[in-house]
Amino acid sequence: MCGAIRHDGVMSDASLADAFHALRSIEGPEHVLTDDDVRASFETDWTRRYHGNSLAVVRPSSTESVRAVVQVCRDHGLSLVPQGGNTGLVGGGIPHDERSIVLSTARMRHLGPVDEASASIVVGAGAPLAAVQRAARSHGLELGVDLASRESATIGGMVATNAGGLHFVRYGPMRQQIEGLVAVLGDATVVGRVPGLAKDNTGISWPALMAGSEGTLGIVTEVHLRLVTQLDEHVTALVGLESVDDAVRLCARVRRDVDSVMALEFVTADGVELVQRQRGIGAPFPGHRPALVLLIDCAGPRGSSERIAADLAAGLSDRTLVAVAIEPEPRRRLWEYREAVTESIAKVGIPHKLDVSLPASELAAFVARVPEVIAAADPGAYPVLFGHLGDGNVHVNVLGAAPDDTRADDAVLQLVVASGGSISAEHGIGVAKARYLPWVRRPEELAAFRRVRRALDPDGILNPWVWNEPGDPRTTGSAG
Ligand code: FAD
Ligand code: 2HG
Ligand code: ZN
Repeated sequence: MCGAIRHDGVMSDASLADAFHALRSIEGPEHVLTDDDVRASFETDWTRRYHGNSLAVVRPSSTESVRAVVQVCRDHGLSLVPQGGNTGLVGGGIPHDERSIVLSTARMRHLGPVDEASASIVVGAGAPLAAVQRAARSHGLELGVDLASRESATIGGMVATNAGGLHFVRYGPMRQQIEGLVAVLGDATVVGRVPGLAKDNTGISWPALMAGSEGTLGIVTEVHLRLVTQLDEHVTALVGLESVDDAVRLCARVRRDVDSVMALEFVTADGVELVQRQRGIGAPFPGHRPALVLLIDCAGPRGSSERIAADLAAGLSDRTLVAVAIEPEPRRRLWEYREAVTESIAKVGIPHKLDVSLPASELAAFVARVPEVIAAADPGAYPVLFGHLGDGNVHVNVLGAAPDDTRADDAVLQLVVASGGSISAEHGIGVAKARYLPWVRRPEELAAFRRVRRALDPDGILNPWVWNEPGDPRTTGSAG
């Protein structure tokens, strides 16, 4: 790192001017945004819990320009924060000090032609998920990962967070959808290739390394995505249940007896009522208030919906609160109770998002204990619980806690660890969970993390706060 930052962390005016000159000369001054109002939306996260400051937002349009931006930041000792759609839920895409540059991938949204022979597509890292879905569907294909944030979330952000989403039970996480990628490492080296190859055992796999690295090792610029066959016919069932144990057993039975399961999602009664209030819709089962609802979505090729509906009906024959839909609009109405939870929560407050996973055997006890554990830790706080039950993934959203008050978070995550679970199922660690990482990773593992980071990002410029405890901002550069 050069000496542009004085030892007290303040950058000299001359060095800053040099840095800006270099950034503006990459693709022109119009792609280096410094206006306070323009930067503001890049400096606050989707939940509004995390805010930061940056010197500028740069918008490169190519791998070569990203490489040049990384080099300028290295030369001038600036932190660099890659940002896609800014829908991440752990504060990882937000600049957290005043010598940061945000690198927006918004101009890297190109979509290559869909390759039907290999069922794949090469896209820019800034391509929104919904745009990729539209391209794939026009060829009867589909991306295996789907998120409610699809209009804004980008492929680069989804790779960086190893996003899971609504169809994980069928297709797995983002890591499994990547055939190849190109990235610029923190030392400005360009690695990887697109298109990739289905089989390619030539040493370190960049897709494997970059998926889930949360912008700490490199900036993804292009991705070659595997696509799956689009399934034409869906059947959705919503089931009202009285216990999570029952729901977990039902998930296992449906997976065994119905061969086309796409999603197994749950929302507890409070969450269902929140959606009802925020969306102005009625109860799913008028006159009843089940403890939770389980949403089961199944899909198959053209002509299969009657068979799927019959299989599902057989599996649900002993249930009384069941709604089944096959046509798009009735299905959308059932899905609304699940898909609208996140936005409904955002309308009533700034949540603490605790995206956790548990062994199936612990799910019921965990869901039962969370409200009392939160009430004991922070009497003003209360949870909304929902998530991907089929994956053991519970989204504990804590409302009523001040943004910096982590008493409820600590208590819930302690329970997760004691139950043999993970403190992050699919959203990542970012800054929100950084102080809890030592609860689930051994000291020698964290030291190894730091050595990998230092090897690929020797000056610790990429997302220095991600995975690092507050107050320990530059541990990326030390050996640990
Ligand atoms: P950003 O928020 O911009 O960035 C996320 C992280 O990735 C940051 O650390 C950032 O620095 C890094 N990053 C971004 N782009 C790059 C790049 N090109 N190279 C390297 N690093 C990069 N997540 C799920 O897993 N499952 C869900 O079901 C789900 N549903 C959601 C629903 C809603 C309504 C919302 C708001 C969010 C949801 N999310 C979900 C979270 C979020 O959408 C995902 O984490 C998504 O992958 C983030 O993509 P993004 O482009 O917005 O990334
Ligand atoms: C979902 O599954 C997302 O809807 C968001 O992962 C979860 O809002 C949340 O906590
Ligand atoms: Zn989720």
